[in-house]
Amino acid sequence: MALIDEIRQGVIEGNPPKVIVPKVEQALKEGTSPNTILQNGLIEAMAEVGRLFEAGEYFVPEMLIAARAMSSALEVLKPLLVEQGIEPLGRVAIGTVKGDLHDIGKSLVAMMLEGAGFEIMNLGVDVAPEKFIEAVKNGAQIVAMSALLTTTMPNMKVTIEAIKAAGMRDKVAVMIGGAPVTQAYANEIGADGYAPDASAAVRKAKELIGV
Ligand code: B1M
Repeated sequence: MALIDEIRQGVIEGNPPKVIVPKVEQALKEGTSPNTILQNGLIEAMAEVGRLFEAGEYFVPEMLIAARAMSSALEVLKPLLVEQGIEPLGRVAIGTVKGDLHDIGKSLVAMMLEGAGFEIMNLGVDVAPEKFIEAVKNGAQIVAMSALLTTTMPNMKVTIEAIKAAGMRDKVAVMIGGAPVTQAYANEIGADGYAPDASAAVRKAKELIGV
């Protein structure tokens, strides 16, 4: 199997960093470009992981393990991609809303978006509206909010209102998700998009910025 195929397969299977990183380093040594490794190795692999998840063949643990493999490979490529000026698909500021400390789903969404080629501004958990606004000022094209508690969901609306009040609503697309969140709620609070899981979040983010 060619090394690039081994990398793609390694991410799909969730190889640990000590296995996947040397393969990426070897491919670079052999002259494969960082962008080829990114596109044909990592991004294709994460697209397949998303497909397997949607087909019910992969579950959250498999997705997390694949995302860890992807992240460790990406760490090797990042400085080289920056040097070569490879443009990301778009910039996403992602965080769990104020009052909410649930991190796992949000991080999974962030990793899948990164795997799809987006630049991620990961704002963490318990993110106040002002932090999202600051991220928009710093170039975020999508604000992606996660909430796991029915009591913190209203902070999605509060954040959208704060973005509006700051005069920035037309500069940014807003997408939301998390276990208690629905499309109906997204419509109700004026979000531009909703996704039920990490794989759908990638599709929605691409749709929102027109890729
Ligand atoms: Co909490 N918790 N928790 N908890 N917790 C839930 C959410 C709960 C449903 C458990 C229950 O009672 N059955 C319940 C909420 C009830 C409700 O509001 N209706 C609950 C509660 C009540 C609480 C506390 C209040 C408990 C307490 O202290 N009394 C407390 C609140 C703390 C706070 O946030 N202020 C609390 C605390 C915690 C822990 C800290 C112990 C821990 C979090 C650890 C961490 O994240 N580092 C925790 C956990 C682990 C859970 C459960 C068990 C699992 C959540 C999880 O990680 N799921 C959860 C029960 C459950 O969901 N079954 C529960 C896996 C993750 C991959 O899925 O996050 O849904 P999820 O993300 C999915 C999708 O939702 C979607 O994609 C992801 C991947 O497919 N998605 C998006 C998520 N964000 C998205 C954003 C998008 C698009 C898609 O676009 C932007």
